[in-house]
Amino acid sequence: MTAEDAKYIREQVMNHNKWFEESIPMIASENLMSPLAKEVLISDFADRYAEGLPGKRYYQGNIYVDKVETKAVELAKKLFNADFADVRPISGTVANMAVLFAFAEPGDTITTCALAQGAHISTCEFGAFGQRAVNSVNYPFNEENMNIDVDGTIKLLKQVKPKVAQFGLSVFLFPPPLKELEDTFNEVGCLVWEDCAHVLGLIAGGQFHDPLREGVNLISSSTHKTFPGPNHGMLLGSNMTEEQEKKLQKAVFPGVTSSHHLHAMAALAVTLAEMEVFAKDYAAQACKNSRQLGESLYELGIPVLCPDLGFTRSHAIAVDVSEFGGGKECAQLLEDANIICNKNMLPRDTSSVRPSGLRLGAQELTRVGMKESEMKEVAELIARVVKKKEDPAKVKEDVKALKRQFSNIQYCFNAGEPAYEYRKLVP
Ligand code: DSN
Repeated sequence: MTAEDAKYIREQVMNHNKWFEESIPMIASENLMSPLAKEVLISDFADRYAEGLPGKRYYQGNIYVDKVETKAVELAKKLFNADFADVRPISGTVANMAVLFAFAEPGDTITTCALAQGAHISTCEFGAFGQRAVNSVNYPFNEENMNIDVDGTIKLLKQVKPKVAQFGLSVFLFPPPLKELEDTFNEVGCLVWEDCAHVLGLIAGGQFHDPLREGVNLISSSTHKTFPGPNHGMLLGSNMTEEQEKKLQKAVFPGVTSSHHLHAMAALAVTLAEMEVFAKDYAAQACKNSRQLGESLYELGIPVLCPDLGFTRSHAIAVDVSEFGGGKECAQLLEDANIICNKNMLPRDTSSVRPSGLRLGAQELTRVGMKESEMKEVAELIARVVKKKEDPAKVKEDVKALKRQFSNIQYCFNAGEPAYEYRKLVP
């Protein structure tokens, strides 16, 4: 690496920062950290090591790391009303791997959703489930309401008697029907696990659902989607035995992590503290925004899934753009207009490379203070690109003008500070 190479890389990062500052980011799995969380993220914690649990480390130098981690666990348990929390997984997928290491042997049956129904890749044959060689069985799915079919699932659970029943989606529009399945879980005696990565911030704010009160024993999650923390992971539990909790902790370390990215763990702790204060308002607004976005797009003639159900109960909506050239083409045109989203498979799709859908999330726009009236504007901008096929370069100027009014981060202790300020630390 020469100085020129380093300069080149720095320039590209700065280009990226500027681009996002002028864009409308709608990837449903992304968000913005608070300035305080970012400050902690670039602290000396980033340069250190810790292994094991607070007070039982393999390295010296962890006096303050232990204090922060102990506090993070306490905050996580309080915010999610959980009996157990582990803040060490370094991502959502790593958290999922820890659950698999702890509770599933190769060959064990786990029930889960399929990729085309919106499942996360870690539950697929070519993801962590496949790597652990579990026997993965998919729930019957109701495409009309984008949710698991209750009767079919009760039948399936009784038939295959899974060791673990797993829930959670990456196109997570409606809560899984856990209450309706609770008796069957008890009858079968399976561990109930939900990957709540997409909706963690909503759960923190009392929206979407409350899995640990609906029969779920164990939540795995990333901490940077609707929950606006750092790129990291977390595990939460209730009604687990002490033996199960210990097994899970061992699966996290030394199972799937060594050190656990202490800077991210500290930034997570800050976000947990902030969410205790701000989650309720933030989550309620994110849900209102996504519904409004769905309604506005639908009124503009763009098919949004589940109109009869109000489009969504989460931060995200799924849009069928097959009549406008498909997900790949539309996502590219939108990117050309500085509207950043992703192509997505819809239930009947067979190709993940050329799917018919787009997934749009309102959580990051909520984080910078956009409300329902801005969602109407965003829908107009999307329709101009996707349906009217206006020149994206022209639409881009209007995207920039809208975004310019929303550059301050909200729902955190430093609310009102520029959302992208930390990106300017390097002049
Ligand atoms: N792949 C991410 C998403 O966009 O849903 C989740 O890890």
